[in-house]
Amino acid sequence: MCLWLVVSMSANLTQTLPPVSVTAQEMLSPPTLTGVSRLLLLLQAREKTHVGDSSYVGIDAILEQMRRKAMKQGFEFNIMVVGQSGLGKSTLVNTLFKSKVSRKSVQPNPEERIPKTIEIKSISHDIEEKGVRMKLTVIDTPGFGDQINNENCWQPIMKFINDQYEVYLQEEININRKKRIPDSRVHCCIYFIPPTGHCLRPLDVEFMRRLSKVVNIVPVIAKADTLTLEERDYFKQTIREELRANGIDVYPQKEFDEDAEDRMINDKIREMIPFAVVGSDQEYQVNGKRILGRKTKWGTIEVENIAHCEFAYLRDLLIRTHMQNIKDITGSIHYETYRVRRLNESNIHFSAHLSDDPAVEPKANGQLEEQPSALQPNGVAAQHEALSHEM
Ligand SMILES: Nc1nc2c(ncn2[C@@H]2O[C@H](COP(=O)(O)OP(=O)(O)OP(=O)(O)O)[C@@H](O)[C@H]2O)c(=O)[nH]1
Ligand SMILES: [Mg+2]
Repeated sequence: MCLWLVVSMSANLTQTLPPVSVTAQEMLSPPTLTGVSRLLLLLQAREKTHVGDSSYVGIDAILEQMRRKAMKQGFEFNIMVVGQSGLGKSTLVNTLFKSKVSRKSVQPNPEERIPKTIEIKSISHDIEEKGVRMKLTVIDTPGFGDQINNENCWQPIMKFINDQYEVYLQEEININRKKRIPDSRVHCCIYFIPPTGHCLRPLDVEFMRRLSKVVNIVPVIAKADTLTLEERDYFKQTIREELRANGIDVYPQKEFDEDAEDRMINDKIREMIPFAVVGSDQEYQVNGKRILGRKTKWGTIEVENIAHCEFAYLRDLLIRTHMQNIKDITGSIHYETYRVRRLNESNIHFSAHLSDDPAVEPKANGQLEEQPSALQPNGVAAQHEALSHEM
């Protein structure tokens, strides 16, 4: 009803007012045109593109409105790398940033060795392509498996992931919350499997089993250049079977396929997982082109060449084809699970607190005198420590 009113009003206005002739520059400069005259110009432009089509309402323009809004806001995407020490996690982070994703934004730096990672470290790059801005953050983690006893070695990683959910939750429940909550939640976790060529180790099974419940996991075979093509194919197949046998649901999870088309595309990806990747931050000249690669006595392995390894497939999945879906699943499944559990825990805690403490009585209007200690709307999480363990 309202929409029809606007449409018919605009038709009347454009009929009664004389045509205005302005340049695109004038349209964009606010001081020369009032809001009303700019609206009129837009309506005139609309009239021109749909001359004679009186049935056109303009619902399709919502896409353009959404595109503009998204372009203004930009995107945030957070990837974490996890795996045993020395499997090439830090190298792959550099590969990602130096490869086509952001080659423009990286300064060529002299050759340097990557030191062993000793703490969880986030590295962010602001990337822009065709006017679309994206803040890509990669969270590098120290490798595990160095200790004699690797029991609970997943705890620091799980804590980091849960901490980010907690930060987001506290922002959400704040009374004066930000218009747009900064998103530091881990959207995707790349899990590095050692290239043994045999089967998954119990530690990898346990790690992925736990992680898959709180975050999207994309497993990769690290240092795939150390396997022959036959070994690689056999290993990939064995890993897929073992993941299935152990009930480890990696990304893209079958249960979240939205329709038949989705299922078809995702089935292809599921057949390729785990991606056999090779990482490098060194550039070489091959056939007159500069490429990222690993130079050996027998030739150069090009990391972005799909005939050599599957790094490009991994990058395309993360950035080009599934980024929004990965973020959606993080928000609607993983974060939601965390949020529901936290709020339930706070309710239980609150009820127990009420029954223990006669001083905390419900007011006559049904409101409570005190806020539960776990989730106070000022963003203080008193119980955070106790809750940020594994799920
Ligand atoms: N052959 C081969 N070597 C690689 C590859 N990626 C990295 N390396 C080498 O493996 C060594 C360890 O690489 P890092 O990137 O430091 O490994 P990491 O997983 O970050 O290790 P931590 O920080 O200890 O957890 C370095 O000498 C790299 O040059 C690869 O794809 N193939
Ligand atoms: Mg490292």
